Amino acid sequence: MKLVSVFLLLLAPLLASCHKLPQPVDCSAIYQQDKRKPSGVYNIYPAGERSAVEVYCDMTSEGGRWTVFQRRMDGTVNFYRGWDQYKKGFGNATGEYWLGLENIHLLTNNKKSELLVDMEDFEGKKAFARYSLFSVGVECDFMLSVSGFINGGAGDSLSYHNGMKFSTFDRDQDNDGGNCARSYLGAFWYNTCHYANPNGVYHWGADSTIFAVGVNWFHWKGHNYSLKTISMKVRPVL
Ligand SMILES: [Ca+2]
Repeated sequence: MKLVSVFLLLLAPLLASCHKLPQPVDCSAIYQQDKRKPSGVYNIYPAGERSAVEVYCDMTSEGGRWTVFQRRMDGTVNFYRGWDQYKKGFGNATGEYWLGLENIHLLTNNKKSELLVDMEDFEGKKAFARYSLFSVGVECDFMLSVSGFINGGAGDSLSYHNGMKFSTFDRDQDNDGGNCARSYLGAFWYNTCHYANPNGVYHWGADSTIFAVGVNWFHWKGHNYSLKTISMKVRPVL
């Protein structure tokens, strides 16, 4: 009898592990596990087991399930950073952060995904732009594919960036003769150069003395207005 109970005791962790929930690859998987989960910070595993990354999950906007990969809200994090930082990610999931191009690629690789860009100005007005198809390619291009614009009042400032490679101040892959990241103090899928600069300099609202260096979404507020908040989020199409 004693031997049997010792045996069962040894077996217990194995039995328990069989009932462990699979590690969620994104916020959509977290939502599927429990639809009552609120918006907030969670661990996801986009590169498989033991690859935990903290992200903010938006469980309410436009049906929820969104994994936030970019967020500006108060200017506390410096977004003028080089290639390695944009590749790996930086900031804090409780506040401002960039999830990293490698992770964004993993989230959208071989999985039909859509994009939501939520934004707010300093007068309390809100708008969004949604795209029914969104993906980021492999290094070193990390090429942006975005299409299927749905207007939430913000206008389409991203289609112009479709097919562009990602550029930082220390890796110029834009279509411009100059260096867009240096000229507009951000990092993005610059063309020649931008209608959207979500990783630009955080400044408060309108300032006509500094052209297009702010957190801009041109088709809503123009090149001289830096937004109060912007967040870019992705989810798989079910
Ligand atoms: Ca260039």
